[in-house]
Amino acid sequence: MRTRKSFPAASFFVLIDYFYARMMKGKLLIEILFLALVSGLSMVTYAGPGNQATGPNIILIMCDDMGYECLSSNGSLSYSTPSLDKLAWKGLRFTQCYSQPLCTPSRVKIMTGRYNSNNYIDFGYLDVREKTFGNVLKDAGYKTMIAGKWQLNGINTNEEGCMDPERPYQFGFEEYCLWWLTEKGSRYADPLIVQNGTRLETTIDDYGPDLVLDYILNFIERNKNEPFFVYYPMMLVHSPFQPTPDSPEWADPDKRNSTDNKFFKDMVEYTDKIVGKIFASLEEQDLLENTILIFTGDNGTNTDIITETKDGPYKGGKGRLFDNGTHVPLVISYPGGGKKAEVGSELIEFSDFLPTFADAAKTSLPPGIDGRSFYRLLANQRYKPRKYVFVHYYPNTTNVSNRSGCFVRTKGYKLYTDGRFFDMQSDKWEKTPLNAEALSKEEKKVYKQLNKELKNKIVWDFSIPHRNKTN
Ligand SMILES: [Ca+2]
Repeated sequence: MRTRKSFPAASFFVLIDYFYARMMKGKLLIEILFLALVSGLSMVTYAGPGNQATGPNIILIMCDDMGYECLSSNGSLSYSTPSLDKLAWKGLRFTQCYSQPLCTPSRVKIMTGRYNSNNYIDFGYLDVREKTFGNVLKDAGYKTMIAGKWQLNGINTNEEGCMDPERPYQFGFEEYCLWWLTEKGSRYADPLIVQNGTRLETTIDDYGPDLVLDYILNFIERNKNEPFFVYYPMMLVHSPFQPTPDSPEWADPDKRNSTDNKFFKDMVEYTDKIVGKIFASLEEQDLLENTILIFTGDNGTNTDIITETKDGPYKGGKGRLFDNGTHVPLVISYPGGGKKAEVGSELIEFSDFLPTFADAAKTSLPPGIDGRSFYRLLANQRYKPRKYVFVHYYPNTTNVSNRSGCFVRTKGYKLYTDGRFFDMQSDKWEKTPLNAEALSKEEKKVYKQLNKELKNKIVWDFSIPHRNKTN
């Protein structure tokens, strides 16, 4: 086992788990003496506001509408993503990370660590009563910021206080640089971006993702001497598909707002370039070792995009509960944790990030968290993967939609609340549900387990407008 500089503080149960394993190996006494000396038996305490943070830096980059298939390390032949491949080589590339099928459901889940059935209000809105990973890390003493896409004030549905430009602060981010805060505008050429309450003056020569990246790099530079948290929900690679500054068409200002699916490739590759710049910045400032740098996507690729992969063409499935709507890339670099050049096939879902960050920051969790930390996995410690992923999806709660739904899945099987049960190895596109009357012994066992798991969850009635019901 790798020797760590400090004892891995985590939840109480994780500690019990750890001690038990050590006791079995006869090493418990030594561990206790070590702990008493090094940490003064401080164990895990809630880090209230103003505490001195001691954990690694955390940067979460979440691309907008990029499914699993878009990374060349995940099999894409259509686009080249050398920076993300390098990130995977330096750290871990996960093959089984599942998001929600759409923006807001994913954002609410990843930011709060809770299932949509427990705290989702409506599309484009994050309930002001919620605590996010911004709040958790700020309270743990981290310097926090968010940059990129917001779309959470509730403008679409005219929520109370939706024009409040201070909402990101309320959710724990001390600084922000955001597109679509209280007003929607261009996200790419001549973007509408608000930075800490001030709208930036921009022209057609300004590219939104560049402005956001500049702010992030500046934030990292300013805060390199203390633990920081950057949440970067990217504007890329969402439609409209437009030229990037690296596209030949960018040379002509009149073409910068032209749209064509062909620009999707340029946008993926620009995303990769941005990730490369963040990586290089960390490397230059000697921050790479002690930074958890994460790249993921908020949902599957746009349905207009077909990507060539080593396994054949793959159509985007954004908005759908199929794999092409929920299977997303996840690449994590954390050299300080001791993992390198590994492929992780553990199941990870979007509720897991907040508890992972809390573990990394050695702080406790707000109440009501549904997710499960995978920090031990990143830190090269004994880790028990989750058995199921749960996705509850009802994006526009004032309307009934046949795209809403709920499932629980293992790697191999998927069970919906409407009773459809699929073998995901032989029927990836869910064409033929298994006959519940004719299941094999193994299938029966999984079916029973998944049913039990669903019974433990809150699930809405998808046949009625949920919001009207709750109002
Ligand atoms: Ca999205």
